[in-house]
Amino acid sequence: MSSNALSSLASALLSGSVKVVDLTAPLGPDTPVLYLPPQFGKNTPNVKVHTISAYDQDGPFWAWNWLELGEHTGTHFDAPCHWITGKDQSNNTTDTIPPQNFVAPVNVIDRSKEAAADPDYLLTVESIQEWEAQHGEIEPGSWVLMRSDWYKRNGSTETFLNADENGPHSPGPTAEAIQYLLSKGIIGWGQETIGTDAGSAGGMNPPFPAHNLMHGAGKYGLASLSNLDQLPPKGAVLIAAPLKFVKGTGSPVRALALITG
Ligand code: 23J
Ligand code: MN
Repeated sequence: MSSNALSSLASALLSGSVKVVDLTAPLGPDTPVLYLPPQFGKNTPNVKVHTISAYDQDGPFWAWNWLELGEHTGTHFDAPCHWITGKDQSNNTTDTIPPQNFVAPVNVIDRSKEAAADPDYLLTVESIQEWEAQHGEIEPGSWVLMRSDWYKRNGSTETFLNADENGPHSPGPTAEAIQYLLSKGIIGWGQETIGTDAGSAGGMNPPFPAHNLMHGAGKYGLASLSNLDQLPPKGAVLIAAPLKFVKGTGSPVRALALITG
């Protein structure tokens, strides 16, 4: 049975009836990084690429670089140990999470119209239940991602963070929405903005509820996702594996989805 499923998948990949969608933003010195105001603490520096050699006297036949790179930079995975609420969870670091958790079904809630009309848009429990009535229940062990088309802004830090004197304005979930998704047994929550929380999340109760509640429950996050407009509401398979950083709190990922063409 299972060998049958895999051989079907293998032929579907070769014939193109199953396609691979890249959910990843370009990663480099221009990648937007989160800015938290000083009262919250320190920030991640921009990505830096240091040349070791470029077919020159430092390595005549080869080119290679070393990277200065934050764990939470670009399209990335949040491990439970990232938040204080998840610090005592088992297998809560990038090197100890069971690999089975890196491949899972995915639900995509399209709130791109709402986010275009209101950059502070918050996904509510009622809105998720409406989506479920339309597309089917959110199943245990699946990912839930919110499509906002916010990824179209990630070419510039200014448009991506979208901050003014009152702070950043970007969409995200309410604390109650995250609690509801946890009650459904999801494996993780992700979105297209710089982090898994809304721009206004520092003032919520609890602050940064997607981080606080998801990681407190031993679950995962995905941030700065791209191309969610290419995914169906249900039926795709998400592949997102962090680097096996020892005691890592998160990691850039190459996030991929399998869809049927
Ligand atoms: C630390 C504090 C607040 C936030 C974040 C990190 C992230 O978004 C992140 O990348 O985990 S909102
Ligand atoms: Mn993060």
